[in-house]
Amino acid sequence: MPSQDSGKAYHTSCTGLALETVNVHSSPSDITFFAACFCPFVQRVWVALEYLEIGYKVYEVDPYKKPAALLEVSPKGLVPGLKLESFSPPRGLNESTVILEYLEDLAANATNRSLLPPASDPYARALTRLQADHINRTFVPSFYRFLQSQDSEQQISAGKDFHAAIEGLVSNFERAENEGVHTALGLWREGGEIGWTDVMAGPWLFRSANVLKHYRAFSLPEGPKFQSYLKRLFEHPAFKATCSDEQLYLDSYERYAWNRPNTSQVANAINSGRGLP
Ligand SMILES: N[C@@H](CCC(=O)N[C@@H](CS)C(=O)NCC(=O)O)C(=O)O
Repeated sequence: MPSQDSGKAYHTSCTGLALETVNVHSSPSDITFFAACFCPFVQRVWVALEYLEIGYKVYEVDPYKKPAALLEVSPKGLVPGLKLESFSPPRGLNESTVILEYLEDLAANATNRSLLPPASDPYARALTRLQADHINRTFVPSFYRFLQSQDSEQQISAGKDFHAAIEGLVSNFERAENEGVHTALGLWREGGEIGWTDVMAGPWLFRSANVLKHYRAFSLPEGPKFQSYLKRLFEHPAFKATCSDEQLYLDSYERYAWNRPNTSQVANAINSGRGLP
């Protein structure tokens, strides 16, 4: 674990496979996707765009500089945002989970692909939404609390909470498994396809495997079932296509790991005990 803050700045453009994907999606499209390379909320939307095969153009912005074009589509100046160019004048959408629902509805009408269980199975969809609720209210905030915790006592306690949040994710999958609701299992099931829960949690699982490992000596559960799940997730073409090289994440999250003042709206919310923006 590094012993001091080396003062690295966050990156402002993708690297690796994510950069290749940016280059493929650089021509005008009905959807302009406001993105930042390090952002896990952005990655959710990005994986969905890729998997659902919806056309889009990537527009990389620095959300901390809050350019006017971003504020037009996302009032708090947070990424991700979408500019819907098919409306005249164009309209905006923000909030990763709202955008995911929007893309899911678009795909239902256009590409026939879906991340959710079929509408004909309301119980399976409800299980999926329970998983998403756990991810948003417990798993994601506990990731930041762990990464931002500074003294060793705090780190031990926040690390335990984060571990418990991962166990919560696993128990949600196990419940669907025990009840035989296979469509709510996504990649947790061997031979399964990527699903809503994988997209909601994947970006933070990925950052646990690199950022938390590096800054908090954290290891994800070692059990073979969990490890195969991670492998299927990280190797999934739609997920992989949105990942930059590891160094980008390590550099971009150093400010969180040292809890530098005013790192971001998310970091400030964690420090003041408020809900995430
Ligand atoms: N609730 C939002 C959160 C998005 C968010 O926090 N994005 C960060 C980047 S990871 C951001 O734009 N931060 C800019 C800031 O803190 O001012 C969502 O789900 O889309």
